Amino acid sequence: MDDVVFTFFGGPRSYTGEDVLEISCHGNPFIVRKVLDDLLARGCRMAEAGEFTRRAFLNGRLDLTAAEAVMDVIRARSDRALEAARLQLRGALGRRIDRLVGDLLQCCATVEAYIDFPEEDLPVEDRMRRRADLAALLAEIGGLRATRRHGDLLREGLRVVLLGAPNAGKSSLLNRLAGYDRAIVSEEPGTTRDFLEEPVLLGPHRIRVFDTAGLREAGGAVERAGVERSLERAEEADLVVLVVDATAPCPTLPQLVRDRLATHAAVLAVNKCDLPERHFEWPFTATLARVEVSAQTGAGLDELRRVLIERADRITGTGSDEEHVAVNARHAVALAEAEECLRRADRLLAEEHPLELVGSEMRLAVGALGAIVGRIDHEAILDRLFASFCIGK
Ligand SMILES: Nc1nc2c(ncn2[C@@H]2O[C@H](COP(=O)(O)OP(=O)(O)OP(=O)(O)O)[C@@H](O)[C@H]2O)c(=O)[nH]1
Ligand SMILES: [Mg+2]
Repeated sequence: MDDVVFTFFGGPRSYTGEDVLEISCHGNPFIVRKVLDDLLARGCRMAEAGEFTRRAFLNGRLDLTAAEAVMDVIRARSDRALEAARLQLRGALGRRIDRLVGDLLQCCATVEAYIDFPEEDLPVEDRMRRRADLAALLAEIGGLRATRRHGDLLREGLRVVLLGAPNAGKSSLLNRLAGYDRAIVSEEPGTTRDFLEEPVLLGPHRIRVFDTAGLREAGGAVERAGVERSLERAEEADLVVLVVDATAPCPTLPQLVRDRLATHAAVLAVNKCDLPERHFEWPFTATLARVEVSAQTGAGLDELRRVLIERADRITGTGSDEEHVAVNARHAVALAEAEECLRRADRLLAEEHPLELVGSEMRLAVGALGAIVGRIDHEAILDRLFASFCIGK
């Protein structure tokens, strides 16, 4: 059929932990099909989706966060997303969670040690110390939860919204950033009615650029609906680029947009700088990064890209830190659950409730954190901890 190469990976140090045989044939789909048919006829079966990684997880080669990172590596569409996925694959998040669980178990063990000896209630200073432990754990969990936004931005891409008056050159700018004629451009104000979205690779970032309908009060029902949508995009934006025409007077902007510019990440792009006559005076220049561009000639575009990359870096972090993590939605839910339990444990400690209740909340928190890495053997860890725990006083 073909001349092929067989590669044998001996367990337990293979990807799945089992013996694996890989067949590399020539990349002709017809040959691949023939080889597969032959293997099926000999009693092999096709793997299910994710089966190799699933087996790797079940055989303890990967924890769940690393298994998820395999998916993130496959789906990564920018350098930043790939860096973050590779860090998670190498266990950056798994280690943070393991450390957290270890500290929590230590705290839990101290509390539970007193449960077996009811005559010796936990002394006041020990309660204080345990509450300090819980505060440190809660701070770490809060920090991890806060990386959720970063994770979303890496996976989905930063939303950059081009806003401005009709004819300012928003669509021309989108076309420049996209590198092709994505949007219709014309001298007629009100050309863009509905918003357009285009993914753009900007240095190490993947951003989603939105071109929107020009902001103005006049216009018919369709244009007004378009302006509504522009404002909605502005609300959701991670970064707003206000596009203004250098040859036009300062546009009057809706209050919502002015608030957005004052409080959120925004860049001012003064367009049509190739034209000689300049009228534009911007009242809030000091608060906005200002870039002079010409969507027509391409002048200033490199500078605009540089400013956008710098802003994006500031929003997502740079990922140069080896312990840098970015949790996903599943992790965030589990972290929130653990946080709830520890808050309750702290309240129980503060109000001097029985230690059984405190210990039970802590164990629930251990379970929630364990679900992040997919560890099911926490009972075993607890047993080991208790076995080594010195009560001998
Ligand atoms: N001279 C010059 N003309 C420009 C420049 N950028 C855009 N234009 C022209 O300005 C007009 C409007 O450009 P568009 O990109 O359609 O503007 P827009 O902001 O998308 O307009 P609406 O969709 O109507 O809100 C077109 O005739 C463009 O050719 C520029 O940098 N220099
Ligand atoms: Mg347009």
